[in-house]
Amino acid sequence: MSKITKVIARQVYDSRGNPTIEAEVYTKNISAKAICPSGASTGTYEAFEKRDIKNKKYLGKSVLGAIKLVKSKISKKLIGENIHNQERIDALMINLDGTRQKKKLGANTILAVSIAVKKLSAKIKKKPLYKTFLIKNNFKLPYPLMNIINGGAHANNGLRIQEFMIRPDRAKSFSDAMRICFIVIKNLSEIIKKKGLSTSVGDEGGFAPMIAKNNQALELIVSAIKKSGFINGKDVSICLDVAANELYKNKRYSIHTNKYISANKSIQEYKRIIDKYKIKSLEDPFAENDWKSWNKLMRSLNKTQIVGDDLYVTNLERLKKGFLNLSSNAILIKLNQIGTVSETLDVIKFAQIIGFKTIISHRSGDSEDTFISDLAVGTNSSQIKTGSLARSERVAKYNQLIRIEEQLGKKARMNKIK
Ligand code: 2PG
Ligand code: MG
Repeated sequence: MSKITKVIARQVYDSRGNPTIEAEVYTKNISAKAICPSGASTGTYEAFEKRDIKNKKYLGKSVLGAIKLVKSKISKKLIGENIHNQERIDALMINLDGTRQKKKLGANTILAVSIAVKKLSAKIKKKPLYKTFLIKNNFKLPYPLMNIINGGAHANNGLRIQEFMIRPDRAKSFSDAMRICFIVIKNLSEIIKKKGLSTSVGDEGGFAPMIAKNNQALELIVSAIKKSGFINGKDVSICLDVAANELYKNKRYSIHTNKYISANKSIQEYKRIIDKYKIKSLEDPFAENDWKSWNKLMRSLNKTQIVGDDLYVTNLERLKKGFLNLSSNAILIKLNQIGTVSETLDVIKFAQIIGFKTIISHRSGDSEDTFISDLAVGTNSSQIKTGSLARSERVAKYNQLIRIEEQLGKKARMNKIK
């Protein structure tokens, strides 16, 4: 048995330049560390992110209080615990906090420690991290959902929809998937340049040209797919994250322009763009409490992947509710929405039992930590969403998947998206 001997934390910075927490867990002579990411378009039901809101020196964004808690209460609780007993360690931290949304210690505080524990356990067992989750053999690589045009809360271009993504549906391997996305992105860059627009990128590495209409963004992507020699909807599919929480007021949505329209009209608009642009996946089309509209949309489509992100916030109770309500057929998984590795795995397990696709996701404020790449393979998740081929915090996760594919060698297979 390897016992935890020390738990510390430090304040580092995320990809948006905001302070965040890095935890480091030790057994006798070995340690592992993990950095917690942070979202911009967050759901109300997400677990709590602890920041020093009164500390003006860091504009209220520092995490020094969280770090103090790791060094005092959390380390006191965990020292002497068996590093391989993830569930017990997570339960100890959940109980130490004692609130539903981890308001006392903060989900960011707990998660950084939880991930560091998981990494250290794998390191001690001398096992690749991806082999220590739910899947024991027949590992499959996820399809990347690459966010190539950024809008919404991730850019300041006025685009209503937050993420315009591509998925290389016919890729035979992960490296092939990367090559296909690479080509489309390079062609998209050329097309944007030729139009005299900027090729600077948003928070998740996708281009953020000054265009305000969804259709314009969709047309740009369709042209890039075509110019690359691929067929839209077959070789490469367009996938969207509307992040509709951000576009909701008085039961109405501003998904198209800044004019608010009814949920029914929004459904019509979704159906129109799904048909016209052969969109295969739609995330957060409605707000987190608008269960009725989610259900209506699900009943009116049959082939589209409908993904709940802010709707479920990686929370088992909300996922169960969504399942009974027939709200979606896929779930986005973000560790920091719930706050521990164990709870995240419980949600993934349940989602897969009820036939939902699981999509492992980064946050818009992320870091060089590549834990989610291993998590995607180790849980047989069909897709991973981790930005574009720009900004090292995004690319690092894709590069880790390339390494995993190489390690698996001939045994490596792509997951299923249908
Ligand atoms: C989302 C995420 C990640 P954020 O809405 O799916 O792309 O964004 O981290 O800002 O919530
Ligand atoms: Mg989302």
